[in-house]
Amino acid sequence: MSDPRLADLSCRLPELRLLTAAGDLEHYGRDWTRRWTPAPLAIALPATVDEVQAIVRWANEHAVAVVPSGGRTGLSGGAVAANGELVLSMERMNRVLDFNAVDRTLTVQGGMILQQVQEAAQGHGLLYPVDFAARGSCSIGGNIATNAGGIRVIRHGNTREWIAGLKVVTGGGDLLELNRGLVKNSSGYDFRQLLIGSEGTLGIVVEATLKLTDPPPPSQVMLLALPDMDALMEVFALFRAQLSLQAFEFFTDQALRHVLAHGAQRAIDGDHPYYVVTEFDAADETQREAALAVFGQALEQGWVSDGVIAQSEAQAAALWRLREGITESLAPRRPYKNDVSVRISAVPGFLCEMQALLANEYPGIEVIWFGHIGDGNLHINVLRPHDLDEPAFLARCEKVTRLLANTLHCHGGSISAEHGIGLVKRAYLESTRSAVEIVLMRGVRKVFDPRGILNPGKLFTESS
Ligand code: 2HG
Ligand code: ZN
Repeated sequence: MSDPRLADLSCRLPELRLLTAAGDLEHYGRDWTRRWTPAPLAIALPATVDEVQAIVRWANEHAVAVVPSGGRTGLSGGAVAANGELVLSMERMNRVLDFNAVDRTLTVQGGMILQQVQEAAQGHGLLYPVDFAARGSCSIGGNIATNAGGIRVIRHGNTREWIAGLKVVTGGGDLLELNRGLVKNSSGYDFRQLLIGSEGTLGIVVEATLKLTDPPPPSQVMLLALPDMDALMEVFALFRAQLSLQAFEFFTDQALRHVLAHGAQRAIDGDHPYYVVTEFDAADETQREAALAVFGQALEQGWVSDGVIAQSEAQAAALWRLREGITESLAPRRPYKNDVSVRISAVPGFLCEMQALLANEYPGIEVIWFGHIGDGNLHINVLRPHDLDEPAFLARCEKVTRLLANTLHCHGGSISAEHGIGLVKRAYLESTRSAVEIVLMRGVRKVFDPRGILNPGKLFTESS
């Protein structure tokens, strides 16, 4: 190790796996945003909580910033290391530590991949219900750091609802054991909840005790084609009132074109501007008939122009792919992304204004919408035209995001529904959080991380 700081780290922790090869710096220094050039100092892959604590203490002594790192599937730059930071990858801390059948909890290390968590729960006949397309690569620690949402929030809520306890290493290197799996605990501030969604700025999640639940009843998946935007919330209200929804997701015909070009199978013929994929309980004939009746009602009202119900698991997966495959199909174009939310009741008014704003501000630019409309969460992906260079495109998108932030503010919404603020949205934090709140947030950060070594520059700028 030619860098004396790294030599000191290796000397303190001779067993620690440390990577400095150019390919590793590149690989671990970026997330799915692909906007920043990775430039970390090195990559540390601790295997124990003790090593994590020792790394954080070393970082404090040498004033080296630490970027906590999971699967790096984030879309807000929260895991980017572009300024000589040490990336602390949780990749090797990926095991189940305990299952408790009485408490119905699973305790796992922070680096465990979400899909493996889901499979471990399933192995015990139970469900860890947070789910989304990046399940095969994202880590539970990253999910906790962003309070990840996904496609089942309408039924099960966000990650926050499923955390019974956490072990975290603070910015000072202390180990906190938060809530210890208790169902009831009225003993002061709940730091567990504070850590959830803190984007690696308060502590590193080394262990999590997850709540599990009963597996869902048998379900059906339906794809609906809609004639216009007004129909969207009508259909949602109808379906929510009559069926027991597990998911209600929306996308546009432009989004569909991209997933089809990426290998997905068309399921409904003809041109339709909007689509919904919904999944609902269908445990018996009565529930299945109710679903058909509701579909018929929507058709009669003119809110739905066509639809298909999956007849097999393979077909259900194919319908889901139309929605879940969107991000991957757009990834080669490196879209500019917004991830916004409003209260469900505010969706119609917000959509109307947002549609006008985007049409006005992005003439001739392809804008793709989709999202968890049943949670009031919309994803907007803007594609750079080939004749516009990257800086000009970004400047244009930032200007529109500012306008969008104003619109969101008027509707009481949020500039980040589920992806986090990271680097990408920090200039817009004030549109969602008050000045007083931000002062308090900074104060909290100082308490947990006095020297500001954990993920500096993420969530808010360090200096101001
Ligand atoms: C999704 O809902 C993810 O598929 C990604 O949150 C959204 O790519 C996006 O903008
Ligand atoms: Zn999403």
